[in-house]
Formats: sequence, structure tokens, C-alpha cells
Amino acid sequence: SFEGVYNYSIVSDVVFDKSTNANNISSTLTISGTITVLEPSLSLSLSTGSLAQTVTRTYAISPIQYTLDTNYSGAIEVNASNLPSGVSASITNNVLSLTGTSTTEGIYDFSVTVSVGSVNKSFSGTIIVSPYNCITNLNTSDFILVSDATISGNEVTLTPSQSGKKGMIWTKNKIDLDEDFSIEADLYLGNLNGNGADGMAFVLQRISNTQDGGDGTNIGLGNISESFAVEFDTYRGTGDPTTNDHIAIIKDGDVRSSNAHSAYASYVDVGNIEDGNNHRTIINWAASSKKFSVSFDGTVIFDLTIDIPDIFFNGDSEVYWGFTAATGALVNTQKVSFVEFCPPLN
Ligand SMILES: [Ca+2]
Ligand SMILES: [Ca+2]
Repeated sequence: SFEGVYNYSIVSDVVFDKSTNANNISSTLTISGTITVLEPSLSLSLSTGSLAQTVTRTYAISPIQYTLDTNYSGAIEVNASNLPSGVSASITNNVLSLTGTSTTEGIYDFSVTVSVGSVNKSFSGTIIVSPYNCITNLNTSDFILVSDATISGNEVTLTPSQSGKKGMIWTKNKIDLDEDFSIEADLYLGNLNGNGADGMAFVLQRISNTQDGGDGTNIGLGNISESFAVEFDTYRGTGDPTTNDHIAIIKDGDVRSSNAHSAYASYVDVGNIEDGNNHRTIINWAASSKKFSVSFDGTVIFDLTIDIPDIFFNGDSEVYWGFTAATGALVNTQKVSFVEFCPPLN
């Protein structure tokens, strides 16, 4: 609070005269200069990690890092509130890091304040510590394969690259949407773009664990009359909003309705995803906040507050989950490779 430019001068009215070896009181000497006192400056920029995370208890959070830019040479203070126990904030070389592992489940709306002198900057976020241990090795007896789907280890081939194929994998038993779930998987949509089809879907439904939603533009989903789906559509058929590949939330298998593609969230144009690559996909449901999110290749595609049991299942929270895919006259090999899912199935 003493910022400013200070021009000072020091005047001495007694000057020592070397030639006479005595003080000369009739001369003066003035020394002047300038001292500039700056206000401390501080800016923070997020360089690594996400401020909204769900992590399974006993797993480390993805580190969150901020780069600090400051003119302040004194001590930098950091104060964090409501971080999960086991997660802490520290500063090294002007990089602020939040790291650690929590064993205590809960929803933590945290905030962090960084101070240099009298100047403060803050940021906040949410870390959800979920109670489940996740499964990294799929147990085939927990799932049902339908029609053309085959399985090898954690990799499920939903369709081979042949015409008129369809494949589905469903959990053998229902999960409860009153509890959180998360699924991390690599989606492979094939390597045929112009002549490729039809795509894949992640589906929740409560009808049966043998549902077959049909081939071609049905994507293995269209005939499932009551369902919540995230489609990864690679072929423009009737009602599709774009010639590009797209990701959309679809209710009740309504894949041929243009309006259905943006009924709950605007569909997302993803260009071409029939590119011969695996696409890391993370699907998350937080039961207490009714937050549903999908990230694809590291980009958040959907992050919604949506009451899935109420809107899609007449209030019933118990559903099967699974993946579906299909080919028509045009084809692709379509596979889902599970990386991790939780809670465990039973
Ligand atoms: Ca389509
Ligand atoms: Ca494509």
C-alpha cells in the first residue's frame, strides 16, 4: 500500500574539504535519486489438469498445476480450503500443484488462494472421491454378448468389417443409478471413412440383457424403445444432423430424428473418427448431483446435470449398461476395449 515513485534527495550542509583537511560549513552537498515501490503483481494460469474430477478413493487425483507470474520477491503464500484429505497444495519454482490421494469419499468443492504481499488470486473446483474400487480386467461372466459381438480379454469386437452386422454387450445384472459409475474405454470406429458405417453407442436400458437394437443406421440401438444412449455416429442417415461423424445423446433409440440429436444437449460434430485410431472415452455419472459427463480424446463432449432415472426410466434407477454397434451396406470393424469401470459388477 506504499506504491509510488519516490524522488528523494539528501542534503548535507557540512562538507569535508580535503585541501584544508577541515569541514567547510559554507558548502552543501546534495545526493538525489529515485526509489520506485511497485504494487505486487500476480497472475495464475492453469497449465495441467482439470478443476472438475472424479477419482476413486485410494487413487491419486490427476495433478492440477497453475503457473504463477509475479514480480514479488518475498514469500508466496498459499491457502487451500476443503480439499479432500490427503490432497494438498504446494508451490515450487512458481508452479502451484495440487496432488495427492484421498481415502475419504465425498464431494469436495475446494478453493485455493495465492497471496503475494497484499494481492490475492483464487480459483476453485470440485473433486469427487468415489467409494468404488474400479475393475481393470473385465470378467466375461459379468457380461452378455448379443448377435455378432465377440470378446477377447478386455476387447469386445461389436462388428466385423462386413455388411449387415450388429453386436451388443450388456452387463449381466443391473446397476443402480443411485450410485456413481464411471467407464473408461477405447472406442475403435474402424478405418473406412467415406465408405464406413454405422457407428457405436453407449446405452443404458432396463428391458433385458439381450436387447438387439438392429443393424445399419440403428447402430444396434434404434429398436430399444426405452433407453438412454450416447451415440458415436459415423454415417449420415435419415435424421442425422451432419455428414460429419457426431456424438449425441439419444432417448429411446430415436436415431432417425433430427430433433432428438439435440434434445438434451447439442450434438457435437467430431469430424472423422473412423481413422484407424483408438479414441479414449470416459463416461461418468455422479448420482447425488445427477451430473453426467462424456469425454472423448481428452475433450469434454458433454457435462450435464440430467436426471436420467426420472427422464428416461420413469424414476427407476436400476439399468443395464452396455455398448452397441452395427454395419449396413457400408462397414467398419468396431471395437470397445475396456480400460476401467466401476463399481464392480455382480
Ligand atoms: Ca447415422
Ligand atoms: Ca467419418
